[in-house]
Amino acid sequence: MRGYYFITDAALSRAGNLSDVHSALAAGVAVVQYRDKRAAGREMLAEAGRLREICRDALFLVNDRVDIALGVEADGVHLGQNDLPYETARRLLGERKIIGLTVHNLAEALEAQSLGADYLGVSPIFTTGTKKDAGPPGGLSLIREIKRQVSIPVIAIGGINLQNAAAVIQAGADGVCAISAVVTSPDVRAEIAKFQALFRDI
Ligand code: TZP
Ligand code: MG
Repeated sequence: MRGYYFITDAALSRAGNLSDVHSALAAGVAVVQYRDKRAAGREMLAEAGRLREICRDALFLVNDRVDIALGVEADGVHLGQNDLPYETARRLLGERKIIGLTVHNLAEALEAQSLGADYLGVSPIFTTGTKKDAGPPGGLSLIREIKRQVSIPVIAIGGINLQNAAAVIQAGADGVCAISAVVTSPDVRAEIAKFQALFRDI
């Protein structure tokens, strides 16, 4: 899971989710997460189905919704602290699907790992306007602290851009996600490529 981790955001996107995911795949991302906080279930199912079809060479994960993930045979889900509990999601999805968990501090990270999470989303690293309830930023020290004690991959998210991403990778993040910095760009593929280049340089 090293590299750029792509998450959709239809509200911020210039080109729309389908175009953005095509661009992310063209840039060679390993993971695409479908996230939509506004769409109704039926709408999500239809859009997730279209994205699932094109994500052949990348893992396709669904944010929040285990039912949608099951409905489109996604590769897994990404769940926050207030979503379905890990154990329930695991029971519904089975052993082979990926479950990533959002954590905000070391205690949550250790718990997520001991539950069996496949990876962690550590959030938020910096101040972000994209997620209003993201909570206080943990900074680079949170990544370092979690990386010292956890062995599963750590994806850093929240307020990351091309100016601070190198420091995030240097702090130990296995993956980075930058939503607004990427989906508001006129060239999503080129923007992702710049983040990916940082992983090669560090
Ligand atoms: N989860 C934690 S912060 C965040 C999500 C989905 C939003 C990140 O957006 P941005 O624009 O990269 O700060
Ligand atoms: Mg969630």
